[in-house]
Amino acid sequence: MNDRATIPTLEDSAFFMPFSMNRKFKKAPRLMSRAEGIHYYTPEGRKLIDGTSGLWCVNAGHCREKIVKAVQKQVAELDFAPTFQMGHPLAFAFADKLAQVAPGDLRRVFFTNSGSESVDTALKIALAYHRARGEGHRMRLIGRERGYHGVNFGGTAVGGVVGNRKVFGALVAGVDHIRHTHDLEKNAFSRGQPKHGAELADDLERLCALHDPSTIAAVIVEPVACSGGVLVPPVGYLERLRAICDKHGILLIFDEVITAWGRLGKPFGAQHFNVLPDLITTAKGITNGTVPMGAVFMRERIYQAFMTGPEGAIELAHGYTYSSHPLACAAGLATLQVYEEEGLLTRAAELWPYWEEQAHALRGLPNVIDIRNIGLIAAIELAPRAGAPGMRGLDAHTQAFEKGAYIRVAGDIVALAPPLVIRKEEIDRLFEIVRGVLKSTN
Ligand code: PXG
Repeated sequence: MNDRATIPTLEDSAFFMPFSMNRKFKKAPRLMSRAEGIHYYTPEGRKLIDGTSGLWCVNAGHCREKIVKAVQKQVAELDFAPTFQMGHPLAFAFADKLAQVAPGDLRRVFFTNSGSESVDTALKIALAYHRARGEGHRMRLIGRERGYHGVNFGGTAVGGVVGNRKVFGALVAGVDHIRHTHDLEKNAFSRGQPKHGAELADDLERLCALHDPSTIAAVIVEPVACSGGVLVPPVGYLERLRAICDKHGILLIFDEVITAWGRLGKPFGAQHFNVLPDLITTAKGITNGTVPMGAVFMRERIYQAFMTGPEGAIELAHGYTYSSHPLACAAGLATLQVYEEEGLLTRAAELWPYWEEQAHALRGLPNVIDIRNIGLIAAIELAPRAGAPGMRGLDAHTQAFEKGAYIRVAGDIVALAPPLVIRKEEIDRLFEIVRGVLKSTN
């Protein structure tokens, strides 16, 4: 005990909140203390519709009995087991189950604990893969403007959200970025993939010409850039990116931390777009957000490139204490079962037309300069207030909380992505609240 042993008020709390306005929040906190299905409840018992699946992760809805029970059982049976030169059966069982859902031959799985760790793991695997094949000169990593790849050093470096990068120094050497695909002049109010902009993928050719393609190891993009404001790829764009990577021997990494696990109406975004990357990063919905976990999927030839040295050698000097944590594996196995039993990995495709209609019905409300949608994701872009970008979005966020919905905003862009179990009348309710919020956000 020390002289700080009494619990301070929330305003003076020791908790340094991530990605938050700590001082503003602690003065006027927005707390949730319970969740069930598609709803959160405040400590006072007020019900909030969860408009963004927690942080885009609770795809099957909150506190699902099957997942809760699986975790409870597991924690009493095997709380922790190392997987460095040891193993526990669930890790193998879960990886093999995941491999059955993965696209193409991306059937080898490396476990992490978050999206950020998945990204840095995938970047390291890309570099080590080229080196294992005698192309160690491929050291450059290419990201995209407005991309979000988590907060570790590699992911911050390849990320393209300026506010997340600028105070962290020079980051990782040898990183460059292609242009983002957002073009409101040509594509405002697109439904699904916008028509214009496939040629923006050619920006990768510009970087190949600048750096020489033989120095580039990998390109990483989110199939749909979610945190950066829900930027849906133009028709033909991802195909073109794939073709350019193939032409130059560059690995293509899809960061599917959000787009995997049914968000676009297929298990993975790669399957929806019918473009096969070389590596896929996932997290979040892999355990329905219950226990932290991430996974990197890789194509067979990448895995095999590591399996060539003497059998007594460690093939990849990388891993985390909690890679394939027993609780996460138990949660993941139960999550996959719920997804399968309830058809959740394809449910977004069924809801898509209804969702799209309701989203675009907000057109014409004050300050709305764009509405875009894909799968069970929608974004409403608001005109920024003069001299105060992001403030209108922040107001919308706090007003939604007052009016009964939890929603995420990226600057002045409202992002909606509810749990995939949402019913049509609940979609109506969510948009009714958002409509009220937009009407009263000046
Ligand atoms: N890649 C992508 C594409 C992500 O969306 C990460 C990596 C990092 O994952 P972890 O588990 O390390 O946070 C993410 C995370 C938001 C929001 O509201 C999005 C994320 C996280 C928090 C908030 O847009 N995405």
